[in-house]
Amino acid sequence: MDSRSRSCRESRGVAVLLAAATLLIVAGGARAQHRSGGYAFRLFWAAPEGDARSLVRGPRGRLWAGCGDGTVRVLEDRSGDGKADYVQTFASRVWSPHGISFRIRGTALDVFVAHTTTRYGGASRITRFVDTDKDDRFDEAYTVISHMPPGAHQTNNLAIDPTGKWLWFSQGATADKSPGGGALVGKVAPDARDVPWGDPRIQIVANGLRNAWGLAFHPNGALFATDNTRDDLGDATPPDELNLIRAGRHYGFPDVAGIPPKGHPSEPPVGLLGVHGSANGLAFDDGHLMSGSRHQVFIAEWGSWTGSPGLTAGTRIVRAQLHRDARGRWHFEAHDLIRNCGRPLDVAIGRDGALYFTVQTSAPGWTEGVWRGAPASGVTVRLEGQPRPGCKIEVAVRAPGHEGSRYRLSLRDEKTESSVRTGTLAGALGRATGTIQIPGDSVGRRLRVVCQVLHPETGAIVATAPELVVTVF
Ligand SMILES: [Ca+2]
Ligand SMILES: [Ca+2]
Ligand SMILES: [Ca+2]
Repeated sequence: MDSRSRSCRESRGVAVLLAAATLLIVAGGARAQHRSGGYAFRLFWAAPEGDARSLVRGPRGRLWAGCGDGTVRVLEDRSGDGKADYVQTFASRVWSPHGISFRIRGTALDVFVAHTTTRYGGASRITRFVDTDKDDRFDEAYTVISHMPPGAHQTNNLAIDPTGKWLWFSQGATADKSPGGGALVGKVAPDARDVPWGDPRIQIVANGLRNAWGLAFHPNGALFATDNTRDDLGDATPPDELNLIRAGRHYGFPDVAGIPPKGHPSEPPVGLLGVHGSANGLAFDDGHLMSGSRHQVFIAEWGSWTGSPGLTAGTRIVRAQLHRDARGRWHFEAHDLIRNCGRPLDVAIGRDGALYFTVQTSAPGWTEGVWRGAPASGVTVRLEGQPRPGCKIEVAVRAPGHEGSRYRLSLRDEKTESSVRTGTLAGALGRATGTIQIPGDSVGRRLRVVCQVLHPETGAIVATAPELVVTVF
């Protein structure tokens, strides 16, 4: 997202696989609920003053939100009703907190925050806040990097790497059409203090990223970043990007966005997103999500800011497959999980297995704050393993409240249904494990994993899990 706000339009590079018709239900005239893709979305926490921006699952599985009123807050649902009832302000006067990352250090918790130094912008800074007494309020604060370049974009997401040795950050371009002093991904030692911008203790890892707002480690240790690409090239181009960050590479900005022309030395993206969609926060399914697979990534598209009537993409949460094939190449295929959901900026997967996202700017039925999405029927499927042609994949089914009922599992494409399996849901949570067979001729085909719960006597379908779309590579 640009500091000013931003824009987008429909992507030709994004395959819309699910008809994500969104249904707005107003229950009792009060609590808005939206349904899309087999999910029900409800407000988890309404940001009381201003918007909600960054969102991340922290230690002990709780959600941390960086908000437009300059606060970093801890959000928790202790009663289990899907709404936050514990809200603690961890730090305030932390303007535009677009990046939050954590390190547990003995009994202390380090919370790294990337933020601007004034309410209305200015230079960015990375601060390490320390909570020494576990009361969710910081007790000490140390500047890690100061005087990060101000301009069209700011310092964005932060990520501590799996080794804990480096704190990675993304710094947006300081000018809209040229890097200025930014457009990069860098790293610094987490214990560094008062490092001024330009100091050799800051290592610049990759360049040519206009505004890599989302930055996150894949569960396999690889670092990925979204990039929201150039404006003012018309409504049809360029697409936004998901990039695998590799040391020493240049990712194209300002000369190239999307797939580089043949022979161009810049690094191509692993995935294309909505044209002017403002691809921002991302979250990998690391196994915590209730229904899904470890080969999924969720991305928030904030949408276009220019107001051009030709720009209609974005303002959606994208659910994408991200697979690495046997030759080490990454494949990416995206579809809408939900559209027209205000201005979503960041996504996170909660410890309860629900998908959470921030809405920075409201829209009809969408309050600014944090929203929670969970399978509408309560029935879930999780794929274990990567779908490859000819292989068998284990599917874990959970159908609380349907114990003793039958389930029916199958693979479908537009015309055919295969690998039909049935069984009985056992135990208090209605658990079962089924196996589906991926057809040998399925490379490039989009398949849907469909799981239905059947009435024990009539055989009628009484509940359906969110469909899982897989494309076999
Ligand atoms: Ca609650
Ligand atoms: Ca404290
Ligand atoms: Ca690029």
